[in-house]
Amino acid sequence: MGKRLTQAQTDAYARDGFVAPIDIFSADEVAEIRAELEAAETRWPDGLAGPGRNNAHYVLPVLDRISHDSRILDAVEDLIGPDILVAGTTLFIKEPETSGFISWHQDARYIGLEPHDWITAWLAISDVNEENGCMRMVPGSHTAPLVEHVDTYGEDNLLTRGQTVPNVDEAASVPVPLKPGQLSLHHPRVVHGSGPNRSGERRIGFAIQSYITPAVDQVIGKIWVQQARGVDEYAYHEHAARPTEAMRPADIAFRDMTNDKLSEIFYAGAEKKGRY
Ligand SMILES: O=C(O)CCC(=O)C(=O)O
Repeated sequence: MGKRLTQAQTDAYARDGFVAPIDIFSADEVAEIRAELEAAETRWPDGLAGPGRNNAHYVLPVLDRISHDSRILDAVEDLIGPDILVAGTTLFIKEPETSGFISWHQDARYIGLEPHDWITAWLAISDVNEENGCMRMVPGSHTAPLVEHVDTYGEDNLLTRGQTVPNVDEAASVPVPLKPGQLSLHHPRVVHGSGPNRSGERRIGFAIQSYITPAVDQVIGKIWVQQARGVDEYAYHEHAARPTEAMRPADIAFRDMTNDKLSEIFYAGAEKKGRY
């Protein structure tokens, strides 16, 4: 038994490359999170759309609080140890009845974080189910090396270059539905993706992508980190401040600068640039 995960959950992560569902926030807490997030989206629609959904934890205290929540960090610590850095976040929102999907991919193929001592924590802020496009994972796929991805630049593909693992046996994948306030944790090499939102409700997910140990370097470009727990004895990355109020111009400028650098990482070696 770890700080948050049971032995069975830790074993599941080692075997399958992901573990879910993990209860984190109560129904009341996640309702407050959603209300704060949606109020911010209403007030700053342009600032929190498209590329503004990357690293929004630098501009919104509600997302900062999630990224540093001790219950999430306890679960992450059970899998990667006590020294933890927040190295980036993404709001993955699918609007009702939209065709956007996320093709089969391995995060480690294009994020540039080496070695793979890191983890993605994905929090459901709405109900997340098969109808509205929950993630699907291929259990055990993290035990194999990285595989080649094809850049499809598909119009509805929400990944930057539509990077896709070809010939995935979809029958071998499993859905990862989550109730609001529940979390999944996945390994950098697990093959995963998600379908479109065919429901009448928003599908709202917030991914801390990723929590890294201080021993993880960025081998393609530059990232910033925040100390979430423990110490950073490697000092590979510059440390960033945490926001104290929503959408301060200086924080927005910082987020946009880090996102420009992130874009260089995502498009390294690509034939062309996609939407963001
Ligand atoms: O939100 C989704 O459907 C996919 C997110 C994803 O691919 C990830 O967090 O690594």
